[in-house]
Order: sequence, then C-alpha cells, then structure tokens
Amino acid sequence: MALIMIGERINGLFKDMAKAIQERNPQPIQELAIKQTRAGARFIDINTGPAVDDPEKVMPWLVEVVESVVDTPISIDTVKVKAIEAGLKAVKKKPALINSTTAERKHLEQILPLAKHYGAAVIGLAMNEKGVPKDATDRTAIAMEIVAAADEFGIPLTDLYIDPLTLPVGVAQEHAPEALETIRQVKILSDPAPKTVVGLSNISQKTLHRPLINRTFLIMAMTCGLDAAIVDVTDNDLVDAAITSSILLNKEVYSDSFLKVGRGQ
Ligand code: THG
Repeated sequence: MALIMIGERINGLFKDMAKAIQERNPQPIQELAIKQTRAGARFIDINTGPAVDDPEKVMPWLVEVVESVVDTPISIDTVKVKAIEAGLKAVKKKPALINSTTAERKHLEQILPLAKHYGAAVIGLAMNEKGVPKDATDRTAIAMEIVAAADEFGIPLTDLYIDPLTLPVGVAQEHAPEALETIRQVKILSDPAPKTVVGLSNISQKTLHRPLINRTFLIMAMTCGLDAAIVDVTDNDLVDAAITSSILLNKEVYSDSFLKVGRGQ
C-alpha cells in the first residue's frame, strides 16, 4: 500500500492560518483544503494552533469550513478532549482521524470511547505522563499499552496509528534513530499490527535544508515500515520520494509511469 499522506498545512503554527482562524475567514483555509486534496492528501489535518484559547469552538468551525469544499476525511489535531469531541460532532462526511491520545490512562479512557462512538481512527503517541522516553524499547512498551487499550475499548488495530514522536534533529538528534527503531518494533508488536505515523516536519524545525531532511527521514521511516505521515503534500520532491520508496519496497507494482500512477493519474 502507498504511504497515507495527511496534509499538515491547516495548522495555526503557520502565520497565514493563525490569521485566517483569528478573523474567522474561511477562504485561505478552503484553498489549502482543496490544494492538499488535489495533491493526494488522504486526510486533512486541522490544528487550531497555540494562539487559540477556545479550541472547542474553533475546531467545529474548521471542520465545517473544510467539509464544505472537500470530501477528504479530517484529522482532528488537538490534545484537548473537549475540542476533539466538538470536532467529531461537527463531522458530517467521512469518519475522522483523532490526532491524538497519549498512553496516559486518563486520556485513553476519554478518547478511545469517542473513537468507538464516532467510528473514528485514532493516533496514539508513544508518550505518557512522564513524557517521551528516549529509547525505542521504552517507546514500544508504551505503544503496547495503547494497543492493549484499543483492544479493550473495541477499536480495530487497523484504525490505530502509533506515532513514535519525531523531535527536531537540531536539538534532539539522538532521538531520530530511536524513533525509526520504534516504527520497526511496533510493526512486529501484534498481528494485525497497528499502523504507524509521524509528524514529519517536526524533524527539521529550525534547521537549514528542511525539505532534504524531511524527505530523507521519510524514506528511512518507510524502510522501517511507516504507513502514514503528516506532511507538506504540496512538496513534489517529497511525494516523488515517497512514491519511489513504495516501489523499491515492493509495496506498489512498478511501471514506467509509476510517478503518475502513484499520484492516481
Ligand atoms: N505527531 C502528530 N501530530 C502532529 C505532529 C506530530 N501535529 C502537528 C505536527 N506534529 C505536524 N504538523 C506540523 C505543521 C507545521 C510544522 C511542523 C509540523 C512547521 N511549521 C512551521 C514552523 O514551525 O517552522 C511554520 C512556519 C511558517 O509560518 O511558515 O514546521 O509529530 N500525531
């Protein structure tokens, strides 16, 4: 199967989106929803950003703004349970992806029943109340707890995405190989295995050569068994590299027009 691309761009981390959200101006948001869908996004991530103090009001507005122009399922990106629930309630089209829960029992007990009730998929972060462990084995142990909880709450493992957590290479370089090893270990954790996902652009924050670092790490992660990534889907070199990786990993059939086929053209 090809990489499941989740469009990262509707996020208050970006100045244009922060402004559009603050002004409740749908147009720039809708343009990006359409652009990302055309570029192959299978989910549109929506994140109100750090500046918003009422995400439980903004999240349903963002859902409506996006769903009024595309059919692409939405990834509801917030740590606030109330905002997740408000977003899920607003969804009228396809089941959403909840982004995300940690392994903290309190989070799992609030969020997994919501996933079950709304038929949503869910991202489980490899972290708990103590934070993100450095070692892959510790991250995998946390992932195992999330897998067990998903089973307990009746979420199919094919709807569970484990995120090993990618941190900026400039400040947490030793984490990069541990995140990769976590992906490898999570894919042999259970049968069926949960899916794996990363927020790719984190890896290159505050570095030079961001696109190069992003696409190199993406290919490395795909070799470890990565299923999905929150990415800049409009980065053509990144998408070309992801499609080519799928061919070289024998996940998609080669033809001379593989780049076009990989884009569904
Ligand atoms: N895991 C999961 N969800 C996530 C992340 C993750 N959601 C958010 C984030 N990480 C993934 N999305 C982004 C979006 C933007 C950027 C990085 C990751 C980014 N933004 C520019 C910056 O901060 O430098 C914005 C600057 C601008 O205005 O241009 O890098 O890991 N499950």
